[in-house]
Amino acid sequence: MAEPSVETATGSTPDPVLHAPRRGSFVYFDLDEDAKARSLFQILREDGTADDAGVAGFDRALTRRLHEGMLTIRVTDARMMALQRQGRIGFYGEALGQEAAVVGSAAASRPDDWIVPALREAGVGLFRGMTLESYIAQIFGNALDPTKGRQMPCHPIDRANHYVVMSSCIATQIPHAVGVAMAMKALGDRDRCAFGYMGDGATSEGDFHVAMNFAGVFHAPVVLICQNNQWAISTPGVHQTAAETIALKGLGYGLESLRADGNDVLAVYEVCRYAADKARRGGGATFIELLTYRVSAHSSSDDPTRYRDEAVTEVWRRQRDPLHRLRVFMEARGWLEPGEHDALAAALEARVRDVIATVEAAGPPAVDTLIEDVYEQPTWRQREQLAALRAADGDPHDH
Ligand SMILES: Cc1ncc(C[n+]2csc(CCOP(=O)(O)OP(=O)(O)O)c2C)c(N)n1
Ligand SMILES: [Mg+2]
Repeated sequence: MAEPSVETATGSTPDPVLHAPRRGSFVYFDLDEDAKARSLFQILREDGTADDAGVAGFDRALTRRLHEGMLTIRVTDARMMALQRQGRIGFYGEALGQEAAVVGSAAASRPDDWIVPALREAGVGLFRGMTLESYIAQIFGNALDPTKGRQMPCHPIDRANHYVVMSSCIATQIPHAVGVAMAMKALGDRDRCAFGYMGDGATSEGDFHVAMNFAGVFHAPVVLICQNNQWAISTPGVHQTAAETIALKGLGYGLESLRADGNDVLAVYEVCRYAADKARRGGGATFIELLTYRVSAHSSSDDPTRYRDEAVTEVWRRQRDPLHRLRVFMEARGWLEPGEHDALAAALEARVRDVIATVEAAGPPAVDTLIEDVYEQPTWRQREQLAALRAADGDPHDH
């Protein structure tokens, strides 16, 4: 693997399109703490219309970046699910219907922030510069995989873009994110923060409460984002919590807690910019609930028709699709030409197919890599085990 040093900030110049000073002003942010955590901040209505004052801070360049990020996830996820069904990859979990929450928050992060993702934030990594080649190689887990085939699909990492590998244990990501932020503060880092993600299910775990408490007490520069997609595999939101909203939970820990329409990418971007800018100024942690819906199955191993009313899913799919909403808004303003959405989707799909063709052609990771990265030098015991493995009959990985 690459050098084992402590990662330092790279490419820290904020992107002028994504990080221009905010121009819009919203009464939402002036509400009292309780009202912010109970209401739902929205800029783009379900039909793609918006008030001019609400969208004053958005322009063609910014919305096109958001649109491309969302479309990249949509197209990549669809191809990956097809590969899984064809038996070419082992497992996949989509973010279908959650692309606005993923990309709107990613766009609020800066290159030298740290991202600690949960289950459905690969699109954050891609938005920040993780290459499709790396992402897809990590799904195949073959010789091109920077993690040498050691992770399940959907647990990507991207060191260069400060995108931490997802821990599979639900909610562990939250203390990780808060810890990263506390370390930044202890080291005297200025003008950067950590983004920590979780699902609604994670909010029932002990780690959530511990991390929220630390975030509040230590005034950690962290943005804690809960993608409330209303399902934790087969557990619906009503069985997850008796609280009126998930955002309300943050108030008990002394955290400013916001709640936004997670299918409105502009609202997501705005609340995350607010929280990240605040953290960078030394204003401490913010908890954000993004209300969305898991339109797809939990993963390729799940069949939601067994436990939920898919008529409800259809409403979210047809009437609340975050990508369609943004597209309608942009087309009405001339920020996306007629037919451009489809052309972009086709071009992205061609690119994803090209990457798959290249990546799939690679063989499995070399068997020697099994003993790398454990000690600086492999021990005699490891070398002996490797030799025994090589000697084993019919070892398909010995090449
Ligand atoms: C500690 C722990 N318990 C159970 C699981 C099994 N598990 C994997 S994903 C998941 C549901 C997560 O739901 P949520 O946090 O809402 O995220 P979503 O899948 O909806 O994005 C569960 C229970 C796990 N990975 N870790
Ligand atoms: Mg969930």
